[in-house]
Amino acid sequence: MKKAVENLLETACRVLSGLQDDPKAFELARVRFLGRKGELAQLFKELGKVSEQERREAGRLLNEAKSRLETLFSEALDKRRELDAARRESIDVSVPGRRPPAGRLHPITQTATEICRIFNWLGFETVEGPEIELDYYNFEALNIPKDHPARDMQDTFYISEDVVLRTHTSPIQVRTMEKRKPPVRVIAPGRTYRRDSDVTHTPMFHQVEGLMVGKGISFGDLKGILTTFVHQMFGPSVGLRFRPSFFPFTEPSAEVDIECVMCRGKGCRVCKGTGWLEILGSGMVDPEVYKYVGYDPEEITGFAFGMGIERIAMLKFGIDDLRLFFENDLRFLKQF
Ligand code: 2NM
Repeated sequence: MKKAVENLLETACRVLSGLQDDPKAFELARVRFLGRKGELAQLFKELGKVSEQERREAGRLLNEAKSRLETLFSEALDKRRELDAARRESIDVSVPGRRPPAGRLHPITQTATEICRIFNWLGFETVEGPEIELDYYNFEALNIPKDHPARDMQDTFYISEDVVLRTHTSPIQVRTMEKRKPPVRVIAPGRTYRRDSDVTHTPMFHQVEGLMVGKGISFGDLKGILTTFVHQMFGPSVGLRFRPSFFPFTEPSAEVDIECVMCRGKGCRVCKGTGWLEILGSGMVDPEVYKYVGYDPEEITGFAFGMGIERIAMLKFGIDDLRLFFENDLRFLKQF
C-alpha cells in the first residue's frame, strides 16, 4: 500500500508539471486522481483487503496522500489563474498600431503663409507684434485722431483707457519703423480684434499688412509690387484695378479690386453683379506718420497696404461663409 501511495503521488506530480495551461487537461487530471472513481478512490477501496494490523497505518497514508493531492491541485489552479490575469493585463507589443490621423494647417494659416511667402520672395521680411497694444501704436501714431470713428467704443475692445486689443496689424509697422532706420521692407501677419459680430464679421479676424519705405519709393512701386502679388496669388491672367480711397495713415490711398474669381468679371452673386472684388487697401504713407517714428518726411517716402486673410482665403478656396473658419468642424477642415 505504501508503495502504491508513493507511486500515485509521484505520477500526479509528473502529470501536473507536464500540464500546459490547458484548462481541459487540468480538469481531466483532477478527475483521474481525485475524482469519485479516480486513482485515489481506488486505493481507498483496497483498504478493505488490507490486513487488520496494517489498515490503520494504510488509512493514515491514504488520508495524507489525499490532502497532499488536494494541495497540489489547488496550488496548480492558483498558479494558472495568476498567469491568466497577468496575460490579460500585459500589452501585446506585436499587435499592429493604430495610425493617428495626420493633422494639417488651418486654411487661414495656409493663406497667411502663402501671402507672406510671396512678399518674402519680393524682399519683404516677416515681422510680428503684440495683440494687446497701446492706444498710441494702434491709433495715435497712425494719424487716427481722437474723434475718428475707428476709435469709437463700438469698434474697439478697450483693456484700459490707453490699452486696446489691436484693431489692425498696422501698429507692428509703426513699432518696426520706430526700431529701424530706412530702408524698411516688412510684412506683418496676425490676429486683429473688433467689436463686430454678424454673418460677415467675427470679433477676431486676421490681417496681413506690408510696408516699404526708403528714399525714392513711389506710387509706381506700390502698383508694381501689388500687381505682382495679385498675379502670384490668383494667377497671371487675373485683371486688377486701383480705385481712389481714403485712410488716415496714407495719402494718396487706393483700394485694389480684382476681377471676380467666381464669374471671371461677368457679374454674379459673389461680386454683386459688378464683376470686381475688393481685396486690399493701400497708399503712400502719410508724412504725419513719419513724424511719430522719427523719420524725415522730406527725405523718406514709401507705401503700405493691408488685407483681410479671411477674405483672401474665401476667394482662393471658393468658401461662401466666413463662420466656417471659426467652427473648427473637421469635416470642413479636412478638405484643405
Ligand atoms: C491698410 C491700408 C493702407 C498701413 C499703413 C501703415 C503704416 F504703419 F505704415 F502707416 N501700416 N499699414 C495701411 C495702409 C493699411 O490696410 C487696409
